[in-house]
Amino acid sequence: MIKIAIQKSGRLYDDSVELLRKCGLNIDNVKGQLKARIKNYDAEVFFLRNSDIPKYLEDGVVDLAIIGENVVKEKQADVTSLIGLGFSNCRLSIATPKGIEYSGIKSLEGKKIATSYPNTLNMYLDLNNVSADLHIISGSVEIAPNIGLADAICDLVSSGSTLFKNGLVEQDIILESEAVIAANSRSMSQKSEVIDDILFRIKAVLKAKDNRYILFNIPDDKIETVSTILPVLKSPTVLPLIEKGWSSMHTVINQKDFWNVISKIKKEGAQGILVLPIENMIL
Ligand code: PRT
Repeated sequence: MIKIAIQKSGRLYDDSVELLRKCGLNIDNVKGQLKARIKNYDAEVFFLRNSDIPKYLEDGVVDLAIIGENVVKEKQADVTSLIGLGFSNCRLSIATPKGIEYSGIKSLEGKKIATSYPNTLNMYLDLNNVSADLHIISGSVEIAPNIGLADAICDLVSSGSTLFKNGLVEQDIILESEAVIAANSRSMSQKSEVIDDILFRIKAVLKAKDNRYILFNIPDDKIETVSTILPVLKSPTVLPLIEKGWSSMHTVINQKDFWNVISKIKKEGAQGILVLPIENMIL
């Protein structure tokens, strides 16, 4: 059996449950439970605090975990991040009060910095030969400069609105982070087959999320031109319509190219363009 940890509540919870469900691991009635047996897969899901997960993973209590990469780095756990999952994106940044002169991390030599990420911050300071006085606090780091506790902070930022509300300016980004699926080395060698299967499913779900299935009608004499516009997986499928001189083209495109492609094929005479989400993409 494979044991998978996810955050029990918080920013990672909803996306983690959704991802596992899309991978075909049906988690039922999870709220409030500490662990749940997956009925349609030989797996158990553990609901843990994000900050505790690296230790459970390192100790082999669980084999896999969905966790913020920032926490993996901060806890310096002996675990491997396998795939970035594209949610809970944030950055660990240095911020200083508005109006304070800042010309790089050396400006913080001898200053007080409040943070919940002492290990990551210390590594960054060491790398830059800066010696500072760290105040380790576990929450509401952003208010530290306002109450005279610190000259600067080092905390997670996503939209930047918390910094703004507290009169702080983001200076150096010291780490970019997203949710990852991580494993310990023992499980990777002892349960490689099942871990590979789960990674295969996750990759298919992530790939599908980035792509759209499009189909449209096109005059036959435009098929070649339109084929050169489509950034397709292989080549598009072309099916004849009952109406003479017209065909239906089907293909998959990355959503980043989406509007560009649609505008171009419309100009070439594409009609009845349908765009569909993709559940999974097995390549
Ligand atoms: O309690 P537990 O140990 O389970 O978890 P936690 O306290 O780490 O939980 P949670 O749910 O707050 O965060 C879980 C993970 O989400 C983090 O470890 C990050 O990987 C990720 N994440 C993404 C964030 C943010 N974005 C984020 N903005 N974690 C925290 N924040 C906080 C930040 O600390 C700051 O206070 O949000 C505030 C800033 O947000 P903006 O949008 O105003 O910039």
